[in-house]
Amino acid sequence: MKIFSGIRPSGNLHLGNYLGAMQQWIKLQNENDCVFCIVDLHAITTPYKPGELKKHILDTTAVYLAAGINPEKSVIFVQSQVKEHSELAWLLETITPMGELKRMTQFKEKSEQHKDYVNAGLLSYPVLMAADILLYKTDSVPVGKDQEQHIEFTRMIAKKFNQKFGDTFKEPASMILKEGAKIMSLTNPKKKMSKSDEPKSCIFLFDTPADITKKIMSAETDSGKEVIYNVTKKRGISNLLTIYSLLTGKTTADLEKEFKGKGYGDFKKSLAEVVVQYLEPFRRKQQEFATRESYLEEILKQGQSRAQIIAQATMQEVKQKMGLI
Ligand code: AQP
Repeated sequence: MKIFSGIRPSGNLHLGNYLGAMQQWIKLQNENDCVFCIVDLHAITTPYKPGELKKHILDTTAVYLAAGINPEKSVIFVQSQVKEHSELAWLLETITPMGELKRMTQFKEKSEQHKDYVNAGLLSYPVLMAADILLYKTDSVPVGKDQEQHIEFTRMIAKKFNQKFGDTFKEPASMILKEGAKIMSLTNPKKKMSKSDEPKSCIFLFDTPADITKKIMSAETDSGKEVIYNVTKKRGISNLLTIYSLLTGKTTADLEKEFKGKGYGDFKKSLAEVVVQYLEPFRRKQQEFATRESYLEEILKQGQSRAQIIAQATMQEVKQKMGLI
């Protein structure tokens, strides 16, 4: 199978990015052709500091490697370094109905979040994402729940293109995990954990043990006492149970038994230890990669060459089908 996925280098990556998306990538790369992109052109659709972008790109590359993405097996590259992404996005824009873009949940949420930064790029974000995916003739896209609507949109565009210009693209499926597809914010468990939210709402993959412990101990929970999984009545504690379960392999039912009769404090303390231990290799590898910028750049250069070969072939086919010379 051909797999494509990406992450915006818009800040430090968090447990949601890892548990919802990246954890799937590691398993998939052993048996599939995987392309993992650092989608910087998407990152600039929301407020950002130009002086920090390169650091975020290299940090995201370091996280990919620290998480276990093997650059010998998978293609790792930066979106803006393969110009075919922007080129195909423009061509797909010409067959995209405006109404489809305006109804996208992410557009509505981000426009609300950044009222003075509502740009055309934010509106056409799903078209660029469709181009990212379709360029590689992708079968499946492992993502978190929030991206499901964009994959549906990609299928719609692929179908429309094929009907209009002849069979060219596969209609890709989304791969969304049953558990972990939507890790919630620690400070407001009604919202998903997001990089651009306040730092104490997120557990970042490179957080120090002290920060992790502080954030978990102050995570919002309901007024009850029992450690019980119930996403409607106990959102906060259920979110923490999901994280505990995904990091240890224990079921939430087992965890309920283990913490029966103990309060939230004991449970959070134990979870903090689990998270600190789980993320220890990330911190170690980050320190290692921090001094190896040229190594990261070399990985990205090699990825760029490999991605370009596939992207250029698709673009040639697309242009010919659309009647361009
Ligand atoms: N909270 C989450 N739970 C599970 N999966 C998540 N993903 C994001 N948040 C969660 C998945 O991570 C991948 C990369 O996401 P992204 O960085 O490209 O964009 P995003 O979804 O907009 O992530 P953030 O953290 O919310 O970033 P900002 O704040 O910059 O917008 C995707 O597969 C996503 O589903």
